[in-house]
Amino acid sequence: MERNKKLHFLALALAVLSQAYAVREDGLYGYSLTGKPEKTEKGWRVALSRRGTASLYGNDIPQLVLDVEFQTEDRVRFKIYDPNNQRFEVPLKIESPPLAAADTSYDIEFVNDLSLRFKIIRKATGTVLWDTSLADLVFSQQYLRISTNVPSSSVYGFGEHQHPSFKHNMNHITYGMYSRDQSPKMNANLYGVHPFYMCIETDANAHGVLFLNANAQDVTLHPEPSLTFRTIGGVLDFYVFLGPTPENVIQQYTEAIGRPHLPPYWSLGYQLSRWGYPDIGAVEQVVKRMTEYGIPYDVQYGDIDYMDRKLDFTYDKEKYAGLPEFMQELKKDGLHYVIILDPFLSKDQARGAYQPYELGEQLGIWVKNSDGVTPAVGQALAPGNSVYPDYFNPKTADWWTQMCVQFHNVLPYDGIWLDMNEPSNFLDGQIPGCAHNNLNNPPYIPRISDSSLFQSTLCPDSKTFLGDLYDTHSLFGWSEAPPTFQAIKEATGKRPFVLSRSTFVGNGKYTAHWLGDNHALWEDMHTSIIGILEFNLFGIPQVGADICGFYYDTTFELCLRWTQLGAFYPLSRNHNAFGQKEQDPGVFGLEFATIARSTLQIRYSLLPYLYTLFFEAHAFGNTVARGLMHEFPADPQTHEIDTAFLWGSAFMIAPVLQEATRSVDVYFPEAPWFDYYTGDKVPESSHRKHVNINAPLEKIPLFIRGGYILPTQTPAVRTAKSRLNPFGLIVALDEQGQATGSLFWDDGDSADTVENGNYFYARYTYREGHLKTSIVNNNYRGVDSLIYDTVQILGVTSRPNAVVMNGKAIRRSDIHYQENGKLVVHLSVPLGEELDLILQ
Ligand code: MIG
Repeated sequence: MERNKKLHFLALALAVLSQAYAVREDGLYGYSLTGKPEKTEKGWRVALSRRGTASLYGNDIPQLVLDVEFQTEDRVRFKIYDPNNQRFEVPLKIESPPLAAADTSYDIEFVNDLSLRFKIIRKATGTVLWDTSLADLVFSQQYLRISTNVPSSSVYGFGEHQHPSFKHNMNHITYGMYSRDQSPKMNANLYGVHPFYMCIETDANAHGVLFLNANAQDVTLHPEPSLTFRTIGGVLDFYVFLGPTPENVIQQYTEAIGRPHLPPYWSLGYQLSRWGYPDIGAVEQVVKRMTEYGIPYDVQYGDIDYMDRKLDFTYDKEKYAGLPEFMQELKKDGLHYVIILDPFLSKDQARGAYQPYELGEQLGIWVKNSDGVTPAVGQALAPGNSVYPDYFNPKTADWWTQMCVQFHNVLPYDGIWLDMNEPSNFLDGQIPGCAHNNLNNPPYIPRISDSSLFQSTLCPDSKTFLGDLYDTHSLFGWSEAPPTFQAIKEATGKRPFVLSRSTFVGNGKYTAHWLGDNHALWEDMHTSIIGILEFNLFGIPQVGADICGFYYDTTFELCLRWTQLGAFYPLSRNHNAFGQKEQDPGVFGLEFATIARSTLQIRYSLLPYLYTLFFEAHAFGNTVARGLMHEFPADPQTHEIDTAFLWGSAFMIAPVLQEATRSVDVYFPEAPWFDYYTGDKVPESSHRKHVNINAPLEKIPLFIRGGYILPTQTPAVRTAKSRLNPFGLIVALDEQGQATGSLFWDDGDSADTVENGNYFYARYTYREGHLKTSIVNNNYRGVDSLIYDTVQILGVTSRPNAVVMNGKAIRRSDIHYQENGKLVVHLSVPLGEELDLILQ
């Protein structure tokens, strides 16, 4: 009620103001209000009209509407559009409730401060989250610009780029966004598009903002601090998420755009790939040495080498003779095989020789030239010239699904890797090049590489099912994801795993992502952490970089340190470019292999914790990898940190990122921390400081945060095996001697287990020397054959006299207390039973 009164009052004030403005309009940019703001069922509607005659690029839209929707308590949308002409809008369905939310954490305000301003305010603190002047607004046919002040310069996100720091430099930096086949290069527009940022306000509250627009665009970050968005099409459609914690922001963001898929358990295992295995024998060698060294490993990839002349849906029957049988053997050994597919089909094969193309040609499902009739013909990896499936066309999606499903009868793959879906083309525009017109050469080109919209891709005036490629270009990879996901589900009957290079807002619902063609450089190790944290903000938590580097030959030490870091990527995959020397962990000899094995064993032992985080991402929208600022927003020192990161709230990874270095400066925010290896408590004197931590070659510094309980499992060389091993709990106590945690468990690879309720979910609490489980969901019978065999408690203040488990005293010989406060208790209790363990 109160809000409505206030708005009503503002609306009246505005009506008066807008008349005042109408008097002096000459030579002005921007828009002013026409009439009064109107209350609508969903919020407010404001009619705007252009103020002046001046125009930057021509074709200004004279009348606009600003709709404000109070979508949820914590989500407000505002959209500025042309009421008289339908313009392109991103076909992502974000629920728009029919009625305004009642109790909102935000207010909106229209105020006059030399010009008309539109503000979004956090009610609880009065902080202005969004503050835009309509005098600055430009809305023309092919150039739209809007600016806002932001309440602090702790701004994160925008993608996809290689950023030099996680927290952005706001010194007039511009990032272009337009999907492109571009090897990571500082600040250049890369494979995907994510116009989303999160801002931590000066009082530690956080909010997020999505600019739902797919056209080529850029954003400039100014020191005021403020942001300027420029796009060359679509509408101005913004969603603000009020948090107030960083984690709440991402939960609200993914609630809107789609929650991340639950990955199959095996895909959390270690993955090996390379481009340029000369033949199947080379792959066999790699598998062999991984086995000999006992290095944990779950997934082998087939890059384009497996294909017959790089043609989708074929395999090389000479160099890869016996591939189907080989894949079956790997399966028996508990390994999984992921194949690459490219989104272009050669049109130049002999008649009758290449059915996928011929069928698609009959169906007429390719991206078309500007005539809307003839297929756009480019040239990519496949021999001859290629056409591009227009995945937005339902016929194309059906055809693709059918091709993938049929191909599974040939190669029994477990997952699909989608490459080149920016889409990539080795020519600039399709044959014969792009005509000079307003779509291919718009008046304003955002800050993108080569200042060209058709460099290494198709011409923007090409036609797709949803309209001009000018609008849909950056959605190409996004449109390929659902039919691929569906195909795997149909073909394997299991939970899909899709790894995609190009992504857009909402991709996490279907795919994982890797950060593309990085280099074997120490700097790329550092920026990989930033990329991983950003994609967690974007709702694509299953993300990793090519471990040991893609381009360039790696070195022993770089690859070793990278293997240690990569063991803690949510997606842990070593991948290498054609022509580079081998870099799988078995190729460097015993010392390397031993270290790789022990580090990956740590990953495997923590997979129950990691998997639970992925469940929480899927069910509640949580992030998996987090920056320190995410958990400690009130500590400004954490805002800058991007050399260390967390799994969930509780596990800190502080890798060595420099050559010839045997220690790391680790920042410890105010919290109890325990050394993962020893259980030693980090002294309080080290809090809120960088502390030099020893990191000999064989060690990556890892810490557990007090207050949390992490489920673990005895590792094995395959998750298929480790999943049968005994579980453990690491109980790390906080200052009050308390901790909480949870475990999600299911069969690991059936589709829709969460949706169908076929899982086990337990919560753990520890207080006053008492550990208890409460089983929240007990609907996976696989737990019946599993047990807990260890409980580790860190931060115990004195040796207990006795430990009692479900009423029975545990044998003294099964209780080990260390002077550093680490207590290890051995036991044997079924996983499906509620633990009740008391320290006396
Ligand atoms: O033009 O399939 O980013 O991971 O190994 C290169 C070969 C095409 C680019 C991918 C990379 C992959 C490579 N691909």
